[in-house]
Amino acid sequence: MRGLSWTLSRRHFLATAGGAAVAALAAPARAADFLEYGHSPQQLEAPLSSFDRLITPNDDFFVRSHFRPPALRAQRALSIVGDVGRTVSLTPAELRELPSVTVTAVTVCAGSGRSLYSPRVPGVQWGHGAMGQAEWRGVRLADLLAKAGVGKAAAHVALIGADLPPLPTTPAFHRSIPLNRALDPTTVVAFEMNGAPIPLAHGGPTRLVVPGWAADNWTKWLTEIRPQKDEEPGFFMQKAYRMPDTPVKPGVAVPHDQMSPVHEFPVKSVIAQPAHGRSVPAGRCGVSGVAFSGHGAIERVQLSGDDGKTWVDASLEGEPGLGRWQVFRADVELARGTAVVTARATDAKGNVQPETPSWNPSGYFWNGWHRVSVEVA
Ligand SMILES: Nc1nc2c(c(=O)[nH]1)N[C@H]1C(S)=C(S)[C@@H](COP(=O)(O)O)O[C@H]1N2
Ligand SMILES: [Mo]
Repeated sequence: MRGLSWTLSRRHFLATAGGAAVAALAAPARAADFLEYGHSPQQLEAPLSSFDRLITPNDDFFVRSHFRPPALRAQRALSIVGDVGRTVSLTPAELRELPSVTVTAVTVCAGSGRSLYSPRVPGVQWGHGAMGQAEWRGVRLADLLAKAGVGKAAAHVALIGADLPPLPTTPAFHRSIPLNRALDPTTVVAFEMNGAPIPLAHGGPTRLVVPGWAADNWTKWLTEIRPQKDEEPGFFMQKAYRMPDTPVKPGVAVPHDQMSPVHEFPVKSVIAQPAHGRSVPAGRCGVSGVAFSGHGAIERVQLSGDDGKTWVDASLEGEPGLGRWQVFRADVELARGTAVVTARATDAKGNVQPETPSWNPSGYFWNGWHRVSVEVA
């Protein structure tokens, strides 16, 4: 994992590598000023300035892939196999002929914000930007499973993508979700992202969308959907993407039976404006950002210009809903000197964003207050 731990902004890379020819080799053309944590496979973090709008454009969307993507095959078939009445195989063109739905949902990597944990946790040292919100079009997974007929013994559904590990000894990214979540009407096998065919980096031609759940459950480059009795075996289900059921002390080994797979992401807000380190005039300062929760719609976002001593309520834009973000805006009063602007979201279940979340061994679900320091002149 060492190779993934370096941090270099693309702009910085262009400046230091000194030339468009090198840049063209290093990274595909992208609109956003991404933070690049890895090139092959690609790990791109979106800049905070992109979190002041309801939809993240495809070109500005973060990328997290464990291995290099498979070849782009616009007509790669998807098979439903395993504990089913009959095997079903569908091409993306056939999928498009079925009744489809659209869902707007936040994709957030379980590790987004990992770099904020102390003590440090190994893994990609994401800031807040391993997230985005898109409108996905696709077919309900429940409808596809109904076509195949799920066997009585099935309790989980494995999701397999076309990407392969670099070595035969490296575990493949094989995942499963519980059958009840697979049958949830919001769980979709998507073929469009923001009105366009899903780009290769984001799982095209077909990927799973599981609104409200961490993005490791959102399998890209789908080839196989497999109802089965047990949770999928292997590293990416049994070792990675699990959290202790109750908070633990750093360094204490947690037995497997006291860890559960990461599912619903916690309530969180991230500030887009003002940017950290900016100079602003004293008085009113406009603050904006996004807030979301995997447990329910956002109920309230409060903003503070004095590091949490006093709070004002922000207005919310966009449709409320579980697993989808709304944009918040309000003005806060800033006194001269260094001011800390922060935000705190509450969801419909009454969950309030904590000042500091509890530490966990893989650094998942960091949702503490996002603190932005500005110089007030
Ligand atoms: N097949 C496959 N699906 C995958 C992954 C992967 O490596 N392979 N990465 C997962 C993880 S950990 C995340 S955070 C999301 C990232 O989605 P994005 O690259 O479209 O932003 O894809 C998920 N789906
Ligand atoms: Mo992730």
